[in-house]
Amino acid sequence: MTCPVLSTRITDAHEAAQYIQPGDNVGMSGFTGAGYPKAVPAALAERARRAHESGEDFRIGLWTGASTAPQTDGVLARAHAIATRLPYNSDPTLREQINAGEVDYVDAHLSHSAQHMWFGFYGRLDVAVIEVTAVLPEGLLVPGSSVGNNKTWLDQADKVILEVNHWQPREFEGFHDIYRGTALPPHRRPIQMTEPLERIGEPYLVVDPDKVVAVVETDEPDEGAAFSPPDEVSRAIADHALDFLRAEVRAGRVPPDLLPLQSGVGNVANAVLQGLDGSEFTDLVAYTEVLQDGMLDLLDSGTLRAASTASFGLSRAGMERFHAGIDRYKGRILLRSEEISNHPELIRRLGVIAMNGMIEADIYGNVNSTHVMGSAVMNGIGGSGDFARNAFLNFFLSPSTAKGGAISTIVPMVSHVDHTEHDVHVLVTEQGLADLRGLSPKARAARIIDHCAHPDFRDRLRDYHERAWGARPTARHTPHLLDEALSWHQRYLETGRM
Ligand code: 0RQ
Repeated sequence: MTCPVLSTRITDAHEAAQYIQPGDNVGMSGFTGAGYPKAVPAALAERARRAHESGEDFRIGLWTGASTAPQTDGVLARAHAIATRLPYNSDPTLREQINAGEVDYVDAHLSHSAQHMWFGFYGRLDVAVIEVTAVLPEGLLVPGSSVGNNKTWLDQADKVILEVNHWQPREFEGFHDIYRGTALPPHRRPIQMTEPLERIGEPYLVVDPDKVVAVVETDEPDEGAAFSPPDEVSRAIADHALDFLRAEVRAGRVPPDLLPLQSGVGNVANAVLQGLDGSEFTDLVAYTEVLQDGMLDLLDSGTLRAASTASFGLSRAGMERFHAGIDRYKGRILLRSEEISNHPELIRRLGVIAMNGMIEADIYGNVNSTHVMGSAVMNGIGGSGDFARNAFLNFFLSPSTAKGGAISTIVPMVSHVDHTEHDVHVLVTEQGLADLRGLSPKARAARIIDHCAHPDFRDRLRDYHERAWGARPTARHTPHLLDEALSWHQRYLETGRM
């Protein structure tokens, strides 16, 4: 804390929370369990709880980079202090409130969240609560373990509360690249990046010191979620994906050191990264939005040369490993704002290979990443759409069954569409892989059923597809038997395990 002006604003979390009023839109830091504020949300939750006890409604609009952690989303949700939420959530309590209709959730492409704010689509941002590593003179801020939408929230908010977290290593200075060249249409210029690790901005966030109403000091770790060790199913998924990449290299479509990799959240995506370790692939580069434990392993083993990301999505053990060897990673990891990490222009130019999880896919290749039974939101689309739509090559990965084998994740018709058949290149389950590039819907259906569906469901899916085609004169380009297609989703209810 070397800023003489901002040193005078140091206060405690309860005082700081007084600057937030019921009905305010509050932009907080945080992306995949990293770099979220640790103290002000708890104080705000306490204030909201007290207000509710005296019959007052105290709820805010909460905007972040992506998911946070129990200390931010969790504590505020338990106090029923959130009225609206964007652009991504994975907190279980908040998920319940969203699905119960108590909280309005704007589940948005992460690359859109900052620009929709600039365009004025979300309304006014009253307060920003941003965790940083250090405050330097003249409003220069050393960011921490995520960048997310922090630049936009700091620029746009009327008031700013800073949380300076001393747990974030001071050596973070120099790990970030904050681009400030974005203009509104029609004044936009090309973003001059042609390599994933190319610097196009500055290492610091900037805040107008006059807007900073409070500075709160903390010393608390990020609560990163631990990953399940890869099981047989996720290892099989990883093996299929890797074999496919080998074939792409042999066919000359991708170079031996592949193309920049993006990997989404979740256990399956993490397992694919682990599968790369110890393979013949070396000197790889990642252009991604979240750096999970699997990617840290790849950096440690040298399989991955460098990674550009918007955040660390590391487990506690992964974070401790990163802190212990932080100097070794300097120059090999660059953290960017999510408007840049997920920018369609850059993903397309760099030729990213995208790997994301899914809830279900249908026989024509439409993918549902977000809604169980077309109704209950799981997490949100996050960055999966930004990457899938613009990638050189995309994979959607999932076990072929869910809920202990009771239901098939390959269905006749997805109950909700996040990635249309036009955007999906390769589907992978533990059963195999379906390369859908260049195929008609009829050919896609045959390939998906033969290669990805679980044997327990394959005959039923084949039978469905054949009967759908036979249902003349209603059969068309992607024929369906609508009543029957829906019955596949009813199975969720029958399992009683929703
Ligand atoms: O729930 O543990 O309660 O049983 O979904 O499923 O198989 O462990 O898979 O961890 O890879 O997550 C799509 C959710 C997959 C994730 C999703 C249930 C299943 C389990 C998790 P339980 P798995 P994963 C970049 C990219 C969208 C955002 C994204 C996701 C739970 O990948 O959120 O990609 N993606 N962002 O039981 C009912 C089905 C199901 C099902 C799985 N068919 N029906 N439940 N589940 N399939 C990062 C960011 O953007 C920030």
